[in-house]
This record gives sequence, structure tokens and C-alpha cells, in this order.
Amino acid sequence: MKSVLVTGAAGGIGTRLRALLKGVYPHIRWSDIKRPDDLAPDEEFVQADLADYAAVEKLVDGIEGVVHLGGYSIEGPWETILNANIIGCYNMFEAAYRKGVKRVVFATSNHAVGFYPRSQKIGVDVTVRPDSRYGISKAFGEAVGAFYADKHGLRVTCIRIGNFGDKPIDQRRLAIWLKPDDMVQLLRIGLEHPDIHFEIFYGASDNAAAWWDNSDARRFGYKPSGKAEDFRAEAMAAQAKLPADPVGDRFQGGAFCSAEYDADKRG
Ligand code: 15L
Repeated sequence: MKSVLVTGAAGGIGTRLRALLKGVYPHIRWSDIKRPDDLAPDEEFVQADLADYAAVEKLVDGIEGVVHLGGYSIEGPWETILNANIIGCYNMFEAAYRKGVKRVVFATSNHAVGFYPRSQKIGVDVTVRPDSRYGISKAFGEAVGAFYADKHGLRVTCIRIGNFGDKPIDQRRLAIWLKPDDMVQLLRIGLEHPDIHFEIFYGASDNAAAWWDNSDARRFGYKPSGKAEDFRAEAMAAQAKLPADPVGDRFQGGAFCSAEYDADKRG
């Protein structure tokens, strides 16, 4: 893999990856709708709105592998999700296909399956149960990825990211934490492993409290180094300061599930 495009360069994950991927691939093009403030002179950056198909085609020109982090990364109004995550994601896969990109790694989210209860361990073969418009857009992206893999031969990896950061910040994150180095391992499997056709991996570290069976990722050689349990005391101390959330605390998606929730009022 010689030339890689990473979208979402100005976001939380993109910003960390800009440091972690330095020197890993000979040519990395970074993109976002807004320019990161701290771009180094040797970093190639192309500003683009993913909802603009012509701009996305230009972005992928000469690229072999795409890491698609771009879009809106939390719940938002339908118009915002529609443009950034539905149209933007479709444009990315369509442009990748048309311009001869070989692989796409798509950053999906745990919120595509957020309405599974915390009492249930799930694999990647379950029906999607989105907890938000954002989660719906991620489920859509996974479906688009499967389509371009099966119909057009793109090699596609969807990483259902839990919570990316230096440590798990509360009880829920003890189950879904993803250490940045482990994210790099997962996306490199997506960009480099010879047997990728269409895969979904959970973007989670080696968390003893996990709700997810990530054996598919491990079959491809994933060996996470982060262990959420190393931070249990800190995470539980932070949890003790949070208000109870009767709906959010039941489901894997947490507060994304309780926001706008009124299923119990329908009779
Ligand atoms: C996500 O998908 C979001 O992008 C991130 O901001 C967190 O909310 C994360 O999920 C989470 O579930 O903790």
C-alpha cells in the first residue's frame, strides 16, 4: 500500500492518527471539511466537502487505500447526518470504485448496534439495532461497503469503533474502549491483509468487560495491547459522579439510546 487517503483529518481520531501513521505509508493524503490548525509542512492536505461528489473523486485520485473517518461523529439533525454521513459515505465508496481504489477502511460505530442490551454478548453477524440517526448512518455505511465489496470487488473493512482514547472514562467505556495503537493495528489489517474481502471488526481493545465477540478481528491477526481493566478504579470513580440513566445504562449505546427516547410512552 503506497498511497493512502485519510478523511476526517481534523477530528479526534484523525488528529491522533496523523502522528501514529507518520512514516507507515510512503504517501498519505489527509482531508477534512476544515483545515487542521496544526498541519506540518510535510503533510499533504486537501480540503473537501464529502457531499460534493466531484470533490470526492479528486480526493481519491491516485489513491490505493482509503481510511474513511470523515463525516459527523455524534448524533445530529437529519440534514446534517444526511449530507455528511449518508451522501458523503456513498460518494466516497462510489468515487473509490470509479477511480480504481483497491481498499476502503470505513470507520463505523458501536451505535449501529447500540440497542443491544449490555447483558448480551454480540458478534458481527447480528442484525443492526441503531440507537440514533448517527447509528443509522453507520449501519448504512456498512451496507454500502458490503455492496461495493460483493458487486465491485473493493476490499472493505468496517471498524465498529467503541470509544477511542487514552483510557476508558467510565463504566460503559470499560467494555468498549479502543486504545489508539489498537486502532492503528485494525486499520492496517484492513489496508494490508491479503484475505480481506468484506469484514466487520469491533474497534475495541482487550477489554475483560467486553460486550462484543471480536474473534473475527483476531483471526486476521489482531492482538490488542490495551486492557481496560488496568484503569477500572479510575473509570468507576468517574462513573460514581455521573447521574443514573435508566435507559442508557441498560443498553450498549448508553446516552445515545436515552436521548429522545419515548418508546415507553407509546403503550
Ligand atoms: C461514537 O461513535 C462517537 O463518535 C464518540 O464521540 C463516542 O460517543 C463513542 O461513539 C462512544 O460510544 O463512546
